[in-house]
Amino acid sequence: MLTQLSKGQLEITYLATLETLNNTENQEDKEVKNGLNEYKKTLPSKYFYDARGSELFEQICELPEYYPTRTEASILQQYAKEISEITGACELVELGSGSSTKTRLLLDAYQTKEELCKYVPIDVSESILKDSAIQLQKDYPSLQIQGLVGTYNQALTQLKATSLPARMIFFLGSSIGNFSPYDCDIFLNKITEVLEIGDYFLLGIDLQKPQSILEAAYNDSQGVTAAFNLNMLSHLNKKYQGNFDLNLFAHQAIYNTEKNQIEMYLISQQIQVVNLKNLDLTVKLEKNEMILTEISRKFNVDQVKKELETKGLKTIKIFTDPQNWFGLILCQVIE
Ligand code: AVI
Repeated sequence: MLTQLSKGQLEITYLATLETLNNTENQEDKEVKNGLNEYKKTLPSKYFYDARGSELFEQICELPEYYPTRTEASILQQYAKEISEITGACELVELGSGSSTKTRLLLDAYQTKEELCKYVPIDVSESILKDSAIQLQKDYPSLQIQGLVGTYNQALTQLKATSLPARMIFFLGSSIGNFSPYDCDIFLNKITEVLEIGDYFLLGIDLQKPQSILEAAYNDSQGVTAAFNLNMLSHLNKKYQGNFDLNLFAHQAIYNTEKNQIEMYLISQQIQVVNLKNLDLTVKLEKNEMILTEISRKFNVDQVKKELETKGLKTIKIFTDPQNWFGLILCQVIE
C-alpha cells in the first residue's frame, strides 16, 4: 500500500511497505554477513549514507580534489538550455535526487518553457527528499513535484503515465559508477523497460583520466573521504550493536588500472576480532587485511555509448567539459 503526503503542487509518496522493509532488512543482514565472511572482505556501499555520512558526502563534493560535482555542474550550467531545447517540455524524473542542487540548473532551463513542467525526485532518504522538495516548491511555485521515497526499482515500477509529451529520466553524479557491470546491466534494462519510444535518458559519467588525479580525488588531503569511509563502521556499529574500533582501521583508495575503477578500502591496522551482536557474527581480521567498501568506475564515452545502444538508447548528444573529465550523455529510446 502507498502512503501519501499531498499539499497543493507537492506530493510525496512512500513506496516501502512494512513488508518490503522487513524483507529488505533480511536481505541486508545477509549482504553484510556474506561480505565479511568472504575471503576478500567487502561491505555494501549503501552503509556510507546515514545522516553523518550524507553530511560528509556533501563536504566531499566541495573538496578541491573532488572534481566530479563541480565539473558536472559546469557542464549543466553551459548546456541545460540546449538539453531542454532538444527534448522539449517533458516530465523530469531524477534518480537519487538527494539535495537536488544540480537539478536546479535543469529546472531553470525547463521553467522557461511555456508548458508546465513536472519534477519527480526519487530517493531512499525520506528526510532529504522531503526537505529539498519543500524548498524547491518555494523557489519554483509553478512546478509540480511528485516525490517518490523508495529504491530506484520500486520507484521506476510505480511511475504513472505522463500527460506531458515526453519523459526524461536523469541519473547524475556518475552514481552509475558505483554499480558493478552486472548491476549496471540490470539497471539499464529497467530504464528501457520504463521509458517509452521517444523518451529520454540523461546520464552523468566520470571519465577515465590519469591515476594521480583520480587517487587524489578519493584520498583528499583534509581526510574527509577517510572520515566518510570510516563512518560506515559507526553506522554498522549502531545498526548491529557492533564494536568496530574506528582507530584500528585506515582508509585508502586505489585506482585499479585493469578494471578502470577506484576501489575504496578500510585496512585493518592490527590483528583484531570484531563482533556484530545483532547479526550473531564474529569476524577475525589480519593486520593489513582490506575490506572493499566501494567501487567507482571511470568510463570511456564510446564504450558507454555502445552499451546504451544495445539497450535501444540512441545517443543524441554528448556534453563534456574542456578537459574531458566528465560526460553527460543524452540519449533517446528508439524503435
Ligand atoms: C556517489 N558516488 C558517485 C561517489 C563517487 O565518486 O563514486 C561516492 C564517493 N565515494 C568517495 N567519494 C565520493
